[in-house]
Order: sequence, then C-alpha cells, then structure tokens
Amino acid sequence: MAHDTILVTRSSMPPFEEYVDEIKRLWETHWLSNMGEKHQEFERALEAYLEVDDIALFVNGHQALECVLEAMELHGKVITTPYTFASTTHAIVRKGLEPVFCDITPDNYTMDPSLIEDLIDEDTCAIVPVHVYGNLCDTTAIEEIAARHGLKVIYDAAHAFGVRRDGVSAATFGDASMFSFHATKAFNSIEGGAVCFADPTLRVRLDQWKNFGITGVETCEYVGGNAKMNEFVAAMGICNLRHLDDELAKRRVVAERYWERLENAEGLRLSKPAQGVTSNYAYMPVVFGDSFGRTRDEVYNALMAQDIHARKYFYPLTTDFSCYEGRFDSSATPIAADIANRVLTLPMYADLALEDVDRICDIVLETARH
Ligand code: T4K
Repeated sequence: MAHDTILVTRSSMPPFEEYVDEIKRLWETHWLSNMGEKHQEFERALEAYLEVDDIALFVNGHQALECVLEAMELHGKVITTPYTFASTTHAIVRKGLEPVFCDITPDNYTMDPSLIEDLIDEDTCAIVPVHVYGNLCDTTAIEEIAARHGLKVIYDAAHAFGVRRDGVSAATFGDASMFSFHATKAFNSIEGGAVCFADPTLRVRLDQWKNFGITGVETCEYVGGNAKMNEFVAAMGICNLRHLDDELAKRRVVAERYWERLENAEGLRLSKPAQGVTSNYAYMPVVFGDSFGRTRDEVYNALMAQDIHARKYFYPLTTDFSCYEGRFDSSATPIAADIANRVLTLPMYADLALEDVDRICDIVLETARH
C-alpha cells in the first residue's frame, strides 16, 4: 500500500479565515512593521501565557539570542553545550565571545551542572545552557553556581515554549531565556523569536538593539542590527497562541502512543518529561543503545526507505562543524558525542495520525529483529 511522505514535523496553522480576519486591520492602518499594534498585542498575549512581566519579540530565535548577548554587554568566555542546533554556538561566536563546552547528562541531554565549576575561570562571564527537546536543564543547580561566581545565565529555550516545572513557567528562569517561534516548533509564528528577561532595564536596550541601535528620531547610540518581527508574523502568532493548548494536548496523545509502543524495546532509550515537568512534547528523541542490535543510521535508513523522514537532531555536535575545524574538541564532551551518534528524532506533530505512529514504531522495532 502506498503511503504519503511523513516529515519530521509539520507546522501547526490556524484556520485560514481566522488568520485573514486577524490581518484585515493591517489594510486599514497600513502599518506593517516596526513594533505596530499586532506586535504589541502579541507581546501582551505572550506575557500572559508565559507568566512574565516583560518579553521582547524578534524576527527569529537566533537574532533574539544574539541580541540579548549583546545587550547584556558580555565579554570573555561563555560556558555552553555542543549538543544543540547551530544557532547557540554561532550566536556566542558571532558576538565575539568564546564558547567553552560543558558535557551533557545522559538522562536528559542538557548541561551537566557537576562539570560547570571546573570550566570557570576569571574570563568567564556567562552560562548559556540549552533546554533540549522540551526537557528542562537543572536550572536550580546551574543558577546556584552562576550566583556563586557572578555569572549571567541565558537559557536557549528554543525548544521549551510553554514548558513548566512544578507549575513555574520556564520563561522565568535565569537572567534571560530565548524562545524560537520557527515553523518547526511546537508553537510557531512562521518565523519569530523572543527574549524574556529578569532585569527590566534590558527592555529598552533590546528594543533599540533590534532596531539598528536607534534611540530617538535623530539619535543612534549603538551599532545595532535589524531583527524586528513584522505585523503579519505577529498576527500568525496571535492566532496560533489561541489554539496552542489544543495543539499540545494532541501532541501529548502522539507522544504517549510512541512511549507505549517503544518503552519495552531492549536497548531503546526514550525521553519522558522529568517528575514535575509539564512538557510541550516538542520532539520525539530515541537513543539506540548497543543492545538494540541495530545502529541509529540503520533505523534512519529503514524509515527513509518507507518515505519517513526522521532527523538526527543533534548530529553532528556543533564542535564538529567544519566551520570550527581545529578550534574545538568534541572529545572533551564524550557523553554529547556518544548521544549525537545514537539519537534519532522521530516524526512528531499535533496532526500525526496514530496509525502512522504505529507504522513508524513497527519499522523501528522490525529493524531490530532483522
Ligand atoms: N536554538 C535551538 C536549540 C534550536 O533548535 C533552534 C532552531 C534555534 C536555537 C534557533 O531558532 P530560530 O532562529 O530558527 O528561530 C529546523 C529549524 O529551521 C530551526 O528553527 C530549528 N531550531 C531546528 C532544530 O530545525 P532544519 O534545517 O532541520 O529545518 P528544515 O527546513 O529541514 O525543516 C524540518 C522539517 O520541518 C521539514 O522536513 C518539514 C517541517 N517544516 C519545515 C518548514 C520550514 C514544516 O512543516 N514547515 C515549514 O515551514 O532546521
């Protein structure tokens, strides 16, 4: 029987009429960008959803991260992890900072706090940990260490929109958190990103930095860039946010089906939310141990043969990118290197049919038997 292609994810979209209705007003105002009405409305809606006092919107998550690193006026070394998307390491390097790589824990693939202190020296200015797949870092341990050494903590929370621990929004952790609203994320505004931050004085600086450093009609005090979110994007975000709780509930059903089908398979490691964590079911990572009997790449190929496109997020480690050749050493983070070689993120999105989840699981489990 022929099947349609299944990609690793599929963007959630609001009903067409709802979006058209949302953007109608733009034909009255002719105000299309530069922090207009929709931008402001989206900010207020996000503050309510994430339970924060303040949020700054950006054209995408990457620019949001670059901008907050710059607005905090950081200099020197930043402790981070290589088990992430290109964006995290690139943002640090592009801002003239030096990344120092900390290994991850084998439990949830986030920064291992027990290794951080050995990496700190007098040039260290900040820690940039990554919440991976909707799992949260050990924020308490990381922030205790940061406080002891006077370091800033800026979370790459691209995967953690809407995630909570013991009811507390992940957006409230650390000095700042960056979110991505890219089309592939559990919550999207087509492209888009945001920073939540603890210091209210950052608000003005972030707004100025994302608008060329312009500080008044005739004044420009910083060499800023252009990273503003436009009104059409903000309108998409407003619409998608209305449907987010339903979308996350559907994702949860998909995730639970995967876990039910795969949790007893020998040599397969799943990634369920830790106790107290309300996940957004952003990704469906599976790590293949030796006792599974087949490698990650064999499973990847078996799925591809059926037109099912799983992805190797995050392989290779950012420290192995050719653009960093000779600069970083991935053997210094052996757990991250091992997981990167064994991980596969299976298709995950709200509208993924449970029959398709079953078919994907059948292929994964069959691969081990042959
Ligand atoms: N930090 C972390 C930890 C991140 O994961 C990311 C982004 C960032 C920072 C930076 O945030 P942004 O600046 O992007 O806001 C994708 C995304 O482009 C990227 O946003 C995301 N992480 C990363 C994990 O995944 P690719 O190169 O794998 O995307 P692509 O084009 O291959 O798309 C993957 C699948 O998504 C497609 O097979 C189908 C589906 N898709 C894709 C697009 C573009 C859709 O359904 N609709 C779409 O519009 O990077």
